[in-house]
Order: sequence, then C-alpha cells, then structure tokens
Amino acid sequence: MAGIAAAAPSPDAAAYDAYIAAGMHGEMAYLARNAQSRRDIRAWMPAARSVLMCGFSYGDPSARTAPASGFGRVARYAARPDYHEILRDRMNRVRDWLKAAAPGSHAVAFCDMSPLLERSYARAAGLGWQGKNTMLIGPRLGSYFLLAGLAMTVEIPEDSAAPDRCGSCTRCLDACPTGAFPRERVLDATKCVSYFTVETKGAIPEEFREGVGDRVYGCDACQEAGPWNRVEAPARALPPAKIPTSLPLDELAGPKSAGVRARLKGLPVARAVRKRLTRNALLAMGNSRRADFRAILESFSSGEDETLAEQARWSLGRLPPTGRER
Ligand code: B12
Ligand code: SF4
Repeated sequence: MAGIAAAAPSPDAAAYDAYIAAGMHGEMAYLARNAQSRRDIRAWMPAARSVLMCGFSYGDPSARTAPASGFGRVARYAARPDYHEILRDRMNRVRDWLKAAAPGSHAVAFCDMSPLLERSYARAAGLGWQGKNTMLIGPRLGSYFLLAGLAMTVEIPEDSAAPDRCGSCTRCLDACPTGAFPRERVLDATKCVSYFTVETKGAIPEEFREGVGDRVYGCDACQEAGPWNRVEAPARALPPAKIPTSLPLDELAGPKSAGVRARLKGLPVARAVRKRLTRNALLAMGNSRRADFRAILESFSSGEDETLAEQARWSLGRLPPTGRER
C-alpha cells in the first residue's frame, strides 16, 4: 500500500503540541525533541516537496488465541525480524530507482526513528484514516501494517485522504486494559501497556499491573478489538515470524532464560534489555496466579535489583497462599 502526500506542515501539529504539553510522552524524551520537524517535515528536509508513504502488512490470525496459562504474550510486530532496517532498505531501493528515473533529484528514507509524525503524512497520502485508538486503519489492510516513507525533492501530485470510517464504534477504546485513551484519537502513552513493557526502565506503576495481564512485550488489545481487523492481512513484504507470539514465562525470567534470549536475537523484542523483559515476565507470573512460579519469584524477591525484587514481591502476593496450592 502506498500513496503520496505533500511535504507540508503536519495537520496534527497542534495535537502534537498539546500531547507534549500534557506530558503524555512520559519517559520518551525524544518525542519532545526536534518539535519543529514533527510539526513540518521540511524542518527535517528543507528541499522536500513530496512524501511517499508505504504500509507493510504484518497480520497473524494465529496470534488471536489467548496463550496458555504460564505463557507471556508478545505483540505481533515483535515476533518478526526487526522491521526498521528492512523497511528503510526497501525505501532506499525506491530512492535509487528514483535517482535514475529523475536525475538530479534527491530523496531520504525514514522508518520509525526519524523525528516525524509518520501517521499524519500516511493519512494525508490516503493510506487510511486514524482510528479512535490512533492507529492508522486502511479499508483493506486493517491496522496491522507498519509505515515507512521517502521524502523527495521531486514534486508529485498528492493522493487524496481516505474518509474516516469508524462511525459510532468504540470497541478499540473499550478494549484497552489500562484505560489509556483520555478521549478519541488521543493516546496517553504513560498509561499504555506497550509503553510500560517496551519503553519504561523502572517499575511499572502498581495501578496498571493487573491491566498488563500476560503481555510481556507490546500490546495489540486495541487492534484485536477493532472490526477492521476481523480479517488480518498477512505479511507480504516482511519476513515471517521467527518466534510464536506467546513464550513460556519461566524461560523469560527463570534459570532457562539464556536459551530463549538466543532465540530472540534480531527481533524487536531483543531491544528490551534483559532487565525489562525479566521485569515484565515477573509481573505476568503474578497475574497468572500460578503457584509453580513461587520458586522463581522468591529467587528474585531478595535480589540486589530493587525494581525486580519489588516486582517479584508484588507478584508473590498474588499467588494462592502456601498450603492451598495444587
Ligand atoms: C512513540 C511511538 C509509540 C509510543 C507512543 C504512541 C503514541 N500514540 O503516543 C508507544 C510505545 C506507546 C507506541 C505504541 C504502539 N505503536 Co508506536 N510509534 C511511536 C512513534 C515512534 C512516534 C509516534 C508519535 O509521534 N507519537 C506522538 C503523538 C502526538 O502522536 P499520535 O498518537 O500518532 O497522535 C496523533 C493523534 O493524536 C492525532 N490526533 C489528535 N487529535 C486528532 C483528531 C483527529 C480527528 C485526527 C484524525 C487525529 C488526531 O494527532 C497526533 C499526531 O499524528 C511512531 C513512529 C513515528 N515516527 O511516527 C510509532 C508508530 C505510531 N507505532 C506503531 C505501532 C505499530 C505501535 C503499536 C501497535 C505497537 C504494539 N503492538 O505494541 C502500539 C500501538 C499503540 C496505539 N494505540 O497507538 C506504528 C503504527 C502503524 C499504524 N498502522 O498506525 C508506527 C507508525 C511505527 C511504524 N513506523 O510503523 N508507539
Ligand atoms: S496498545 Fe494496549 S494498552 Fe496501549 S492503547 Fe492499545 S489497548 Fe491500550
């Protein structure tokens, strides 16, 4: 899926300013930096005239089933090889083609990491509309697709934006386990499971721990609930998943963790440094209420790392009292 937007101010510049002013970015300090280029792509590439935006699907219907007890859930995108380099590389191939087709032109690829509001330009390029959960939704792809773009000095006629087709449906908002939407189309990242499990370094605030449930990396809850994702578009341009979307918790935090970490190499989930993934697995163990995790949790509860020790103690408090175990 691809479309062209004009290299112009983002239609969401004011929404972005309000988001940062309200502190909804939490620990993600980088979101507040380079504000000017998030408001207008030309602050990032002054000579840009047009922006090619592409969407790459990654749906996986098999991820829909809740994992068995004792397993932790990984978001769909994170079970595949890290998309950043793969997609930037794809866009660089388009750049090289363009250079040959339009000599003298210049183009720069981006995917996720550049200080740009990618969804604003993808929406303007007609890839879809922004759902109430802030995800970009395409009529054929649903929202399980990733974005990458190419800012270009050539001027190409822009595509028209897709109409908003959410109607009165609020299923995605209702499905959020941590109440992260203060209102439609605004996500308070500091309440989002994806933010807690992927981005935060310290303790996950207690009030949200139950909502995190069995999720150990990322969250797809608001996407799973959306009617536009009822049929998941499988990945066509991305390599297949390398791990299942549910992993045994005792392998993530217990003595067997070295083996599973080797399997995670090269996946987005490997970005979560060891401590973060361990913290998330300890939390999910508490939510599982399985007494057979007691020994692992006890081993962490008196450890030197206070974040992990405190998380383990919280989780121990959720296990059935000793003596009433199966
Ligand atoms: C930081 C970030 C996060 C943070 C914070 C997200 C956030 N919403 O603030 C966290 C870690 C929580 C996160 C989570 C996820 N992310 Co993320 N994330 C980003 C990143 C790097 C920056 C986003 C950003 O600038 N946020 C700041 C705020 C201001 O932007 P926003 O929420 O998009 O806000 C817009 C709306 O509020 C809108 N708005 C406000 N009012 C109104 C009113 C109307 C009428 C309209 C139409 C719009 C509107 O204006 C704002 C600006 O566009 C982008 C890549 C990029 N460079 O753009 C990926 C990106 C948005 N993430 C992506 C993905 C896949 C996810 C997850 C699904 C991953 C997962 N499974 O765990 C979740 C989904 C959570 C959700 N419901 O959005 C994809 C989304 C693809 C798509 N189809 O939409 C992106 C584009 C990465 C990529 N290159 O593909 N993410
Ligand atoms: S990703 Fe999960 S926690 Fe974040 S907004 Fe969506 S449902 Fe809520």
